[in-house]
Amino acid sequence: SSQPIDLRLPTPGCYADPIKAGIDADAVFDGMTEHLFFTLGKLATSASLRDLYMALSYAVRDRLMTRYLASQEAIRAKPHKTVAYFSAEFLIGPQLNNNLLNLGIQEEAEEAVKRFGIESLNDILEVEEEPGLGNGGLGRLAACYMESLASLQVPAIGYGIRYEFGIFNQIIRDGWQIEVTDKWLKGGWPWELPQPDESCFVGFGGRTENYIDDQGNYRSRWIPSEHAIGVPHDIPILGYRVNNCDRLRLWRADATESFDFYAFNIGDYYGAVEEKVASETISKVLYPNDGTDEGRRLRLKQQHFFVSCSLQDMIRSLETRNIPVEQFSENWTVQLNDTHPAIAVAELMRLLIDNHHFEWDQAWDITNRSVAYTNHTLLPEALEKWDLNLFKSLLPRHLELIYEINKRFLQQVRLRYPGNDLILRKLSIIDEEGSKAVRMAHLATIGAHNVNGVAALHSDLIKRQLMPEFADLWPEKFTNVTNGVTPRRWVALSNPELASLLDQEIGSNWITNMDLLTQLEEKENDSNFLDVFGATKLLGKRKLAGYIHRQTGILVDPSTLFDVQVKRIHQYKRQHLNALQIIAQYLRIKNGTAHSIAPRTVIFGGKAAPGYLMAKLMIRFINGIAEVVNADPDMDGKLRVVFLPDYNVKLGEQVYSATDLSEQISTAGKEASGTGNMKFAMNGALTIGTLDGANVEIRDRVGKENFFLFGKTESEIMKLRKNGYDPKQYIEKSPELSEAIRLIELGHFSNGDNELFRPLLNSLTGYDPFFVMADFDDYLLAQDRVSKAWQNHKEWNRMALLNTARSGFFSSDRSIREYCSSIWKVNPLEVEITCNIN
Ligand code: T68
Repeated sequence: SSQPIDLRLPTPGCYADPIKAGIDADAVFDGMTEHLFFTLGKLATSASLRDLYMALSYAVRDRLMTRYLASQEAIRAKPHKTVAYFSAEFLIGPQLNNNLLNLGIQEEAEEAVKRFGIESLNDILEVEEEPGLGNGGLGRLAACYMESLASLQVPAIGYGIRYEFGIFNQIIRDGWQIEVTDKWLKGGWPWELPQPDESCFVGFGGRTENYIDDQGNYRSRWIPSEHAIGVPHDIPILGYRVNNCDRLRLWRADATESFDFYAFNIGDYYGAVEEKVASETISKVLYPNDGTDEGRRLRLKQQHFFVSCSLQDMIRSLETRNIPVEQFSENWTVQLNDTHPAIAVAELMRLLIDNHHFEWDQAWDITNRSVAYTNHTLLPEALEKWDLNLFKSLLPRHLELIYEINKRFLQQVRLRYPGNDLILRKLSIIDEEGSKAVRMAHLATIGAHNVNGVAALHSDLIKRQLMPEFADLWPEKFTNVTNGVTPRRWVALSNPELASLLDQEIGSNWITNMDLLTQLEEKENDSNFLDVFGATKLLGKRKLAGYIHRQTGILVDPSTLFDVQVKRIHQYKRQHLNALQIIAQYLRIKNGTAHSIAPRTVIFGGKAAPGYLMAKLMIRFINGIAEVVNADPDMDGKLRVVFLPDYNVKLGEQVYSATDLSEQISTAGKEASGTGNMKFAMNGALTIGTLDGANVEIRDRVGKENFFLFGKTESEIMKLRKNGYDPKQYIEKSPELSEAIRLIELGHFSNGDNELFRPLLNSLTGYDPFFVMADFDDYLLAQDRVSKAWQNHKEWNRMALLNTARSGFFSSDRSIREYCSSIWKVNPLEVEITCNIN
């Protein structure tokens, strides 16, 4: 624990008490009034909801500052190993309510806003625009991990990019996805603190040269042809009811010379700003692509830009604290969130060797001890590779260093496997098959001391399928840390009804110790409690029904089974399997053969990468089905289909608490982990799912009788593929599947247009890369079990309760503890603040 820090506190309050810290409703009200007047230039009498949102945010931000500064001061006072989480994406979601919760002042804020004539704090929370600085699970995981790190009092800094435009906003027009630019900064965003004094220079392009220094040493250096400046923007990440406040440090790219006076003077007005525009493009936009690699120069530029700024920042922080750079790995541990920051291996080597004049072996030792790598995918198309010529033109010095790293590594491999040329080609960082490329996963694996997968099955497949030779070479390097999600956002904030029920029943400690939820198991046969538990779910469903109506005009009945699939739209996630199942149910209702099917509202949400045509067609397909089903009076009270536009963190908060059935139906072996599956289970949804990713562990924990399992296992899928999979055989065997496909072919879901869904049908009936046809019948049977289970509400609620009760393992606090003890070797540092008032 740190020495108590005595800061001169600008805001009154006794900070020795971590909870509330003397912040009452008066303090919040006064803070808001001041910010309305002085910061926003508004009178309380004419303030809009947005003004009040801004004023409250500033007032809350002020009250984070003591903790924020004390946390940085604690590290300055006494060296302590700090986690640097490198990620190209952080999907942090709305900030205001999270900070209110973690400060413990939600009620005080509620009271303060009422004095401005606002009915509910919710009206103000509604206004907040979320920074969509990520695509999906990977970016959201980074955000959950930052929150858990702070709550566990671990010093940490998240390093990434401050994209000016985040993930696009999705609108649905005529059933199609339309992408709209996300201008999240347009109204000003109150949660960031720009720190221009801590800007960093980053080079690109140019050449390398050798030289002899003053001491006669032979050295290399990089002479870049372009530069950009990284300006840090810091976002405070407060832990739950603790003084520790970590930071997210996101870099914005600025031009070095923002204006070329010579060009301007000779009349070249556009040319004068050309370089500025080019530099600033680096942090312009998030690549809206999860899964397949965009593979373009700007993307590599972004990666090097934020990695270089971050490593320079970390070295500088040692220097300002008079810690020798030799002690880098005792003071920092770097986690690479996938390979997007993998250039860190070469960049850290470059900084240590070229700038700080370390010998190779020592630099390598420092790099290897500091860096660890998390893999998030087995999909071959998602493994990053950079064309060698592109890489060389942008990062010539890094390529030289990578060649040297590779040379030394391959020598090690040669000694281990004498005469095995094949293995050398397989393991080399440089891919020599076809046009040459740099394999970033190999660079990360060789440079890191640890490589982890994100669920038990996935980590196992990394060793058995993705990198068997690496695993054979370094068996102890490959580990697993199953993903987790933060219960603060995903239960306390998003499901206040459930949270207060839990508080009542088992006390409020569950929020930092989710294992306590097992106490709920005692209630599994308590009929009254099950009713109350069910009633909290119904509240969530009513709210979501209202939202659905406002957004889409569709009226849904909250008493029906809410069956939800929200995630990026992808063939491997198989939203089309779900869609086909809906058609089968529709046909049963039409034919009068739907005997005991549960009345359902099937809800989809998610974005497709703009260039991923098949995924966009899947959205169109779902909307085509929705249009037919929702317009048919025969379906009334039995079936509704909703596609919720613009799925994001904020919408997720409304969805998880309102779901009965969670769809986790990816082809086995394809979903690395999933994290939505965990949020659903915590909030008492039952899962229908395959043995994929973390579903396996969820089922093990909640009990197989409380999980609707279907589908081929990963090894069965492998066998099918090897033996020549033919989807047609499955279609012929299944009358319901054949009939569904025939209806689509006839244009029943496309106003008679029998060409529209042709590419989708051809894929499914031809090659079917994700085995949709092979799993269809079993999926339908599992859905029948769901329908049957829904008939008995008491029993359903019991199963749902057991899901919540047994989901504690999936808290990101557990994941972070595992990272801390087995990979990072870091300890908490409790931040104490002395009380200088009273
Ligand atoms: C996800 N990956 C996994 N990638 O698909 C999911 N990819 O199973 C897992 O739960 C999650 O990571 C967290 O571990 C992604 O979300 C991307 O978003 C992505 C982004 C850019 C390039 C490639």
